Order: sequence, then C-alpha cells, then structure tokens
Amino acid sequence: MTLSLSIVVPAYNEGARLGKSLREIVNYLVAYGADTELIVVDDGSTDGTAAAAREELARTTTVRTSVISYQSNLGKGRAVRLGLLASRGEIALFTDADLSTPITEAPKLLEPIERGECDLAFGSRALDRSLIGIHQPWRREQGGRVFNLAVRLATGLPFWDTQCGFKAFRMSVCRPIIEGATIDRFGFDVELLYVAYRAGLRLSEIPVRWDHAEGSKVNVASDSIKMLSEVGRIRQQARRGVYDNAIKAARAAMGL
Ligand SMILES: Nc1nc2c(ncn2[C@@H]2O[C@H](COP(=O)(O)OP(=O)(O)O)[C@@H](O)[C@H]2O)c(=O)[nH]1
Ligand SMILES: [Mg+2]
Repeated sequence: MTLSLSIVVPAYNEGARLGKSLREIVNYLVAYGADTELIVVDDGSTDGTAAAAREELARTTTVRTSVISYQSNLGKGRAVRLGLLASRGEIALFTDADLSTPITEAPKLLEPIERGECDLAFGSRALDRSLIGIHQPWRREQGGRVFNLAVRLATGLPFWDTQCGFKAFRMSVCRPIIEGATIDRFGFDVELLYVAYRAGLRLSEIPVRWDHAEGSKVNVASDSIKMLSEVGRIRQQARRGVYDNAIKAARAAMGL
C-alpha cells in the first residue's frame, strides 16, 4: 500500500525530549489529512527511548505509527536509512528528534516535490541566517561552516548546508540511492546528496527555521574528524564505482 507521506525520526537516547516532538508531528500529520505514517527509529538507545516512543504513539489512532528498535548504536546514517527504506510514503521526510527545525516547516520541502519540481528537498541554515532563532554554540557553528566548505571542495556539490536534519525524498526515484548508500555516521547526508546529484536528480536546498536545542550528542572535535574521513571515503567509493548501480537504478526510475 502506498501512502502519501512518511515522517522518519531517528532517535538516540532521546527519551527525555521525544514525547513532545512526537505529539507535534502527530498533530501535523492529522492536519495534513491524507494517508500518512510516522516511523521512529531507536538507534540502540540505552535510556528507554523505544518505550517512550511506543507510549506516546499509542495515544494516536488516526496516524499509522511504528517503532523500529535494535540493540546496538549503528549511527544516525544507518538509523535514517532504515526508517526511509521502511517508509511507504510517496514522499518520506526525516527530521531530528529535537525538532530544531519545527515540523511546521515541512511544507517548504514537501510542496516543491508534490508540484513535481524536485526530487530531493533539504533544509538549509546557510541560505537565510535570519531564520535562525537560537544559534548553535559558536565553535559548532564555525565548525559547520568549515565542514560545508570542505564538502564543496571535495565533492563539487553546489550547496551551502548539507547537514541540516530535515530532508525530504521522492521515494520512487530516491529509494535506489538510499539502498546504495554506505555511510553510517554524520557524513551520510553528504553521500545521499552526492549520489543523487550524480544521478541527475533535481535537488533543492531550501532555507528553513532552526533553533538549536540543548542536549546535542554531537562532539565537535571527534565527530568532525569522522565526518571529514567519511567525505574522503565518498570520493574514493565514487571513483571505484561503488555508486554506479544506484545511479543507474535511480536514472531508470526517472525514465532516463
Ligand atoms: N548523536 C547521535 N545522534 C543520533 C544517532 N543516531 C540517531 N541520532 C539522532 O540524530 C539526530 C541529531 O542529533 P542531535 O544530537 O540533536 O544533533 P545536533 O542537533 O546536530 O547537535 C537526533 O534525532 C538523534 O537522536 C547517533 O548515533 N548519534
Ligand atoms: Mg539537535
């Protein structure tokens, strides 16, 4: 069965802040109207995240919901991909569990896809910085700028913020790319955008609101180094042809 929209929430030790976010997303989906689903992916949490999600989601009968949960922490990239691949929506959107980009921003990504103007629409904090209410800590924000510059230089992608946890996919053409992706930690966004771009999908970077939420689990020093090495791996894998089948399948799905 195909639905119109799936929302995926990756969650790692989010027990404390997840309930409120899920309520907001359910409210959004109820108002959205058409057939929708909400999928939470508990990425090996040790704080009862899955139980908190199930308890909150049991309150709704109008929206289809599911919780994917496993024992070990596989990384945000893996968690997001598992959720997206389980999605039945024609469009699937993933959002960070803290809703730093409010879910009410979703139409900015969904409408261009629904209108048939693009295949992958992703939120950006770099295009209109006046939309940022609460900034990330200074070191993190500057680190983000440096990382995005490195991504542009290393991959040639013409984007300014690849890392915002708010992205939407036209699944008919994006599914092969998600299936062919390999990066499990925070470099996964770059890989998805890179392979989609190489396949000739229509990508759109869209300014969205963002309020940094306390309780980030990203470590500026160690995670930045891992992310840069992941970007290096994307380049190597592209050269070795690792993405060729995914690109071919996505082009076939586009009718090219
Ligand atoms: N840090 C971290 N986040 C994960 C992981 N797996 C899934 N996530 C989710 O990824 C999202 C981003 O996390 P967050 O710490 O808020 O990142 P930040 O806002 O960019 O500092 C949240 O929804 C997390 O629950 C993981 O292994 N590590
Ligand atoms: Mg956050």
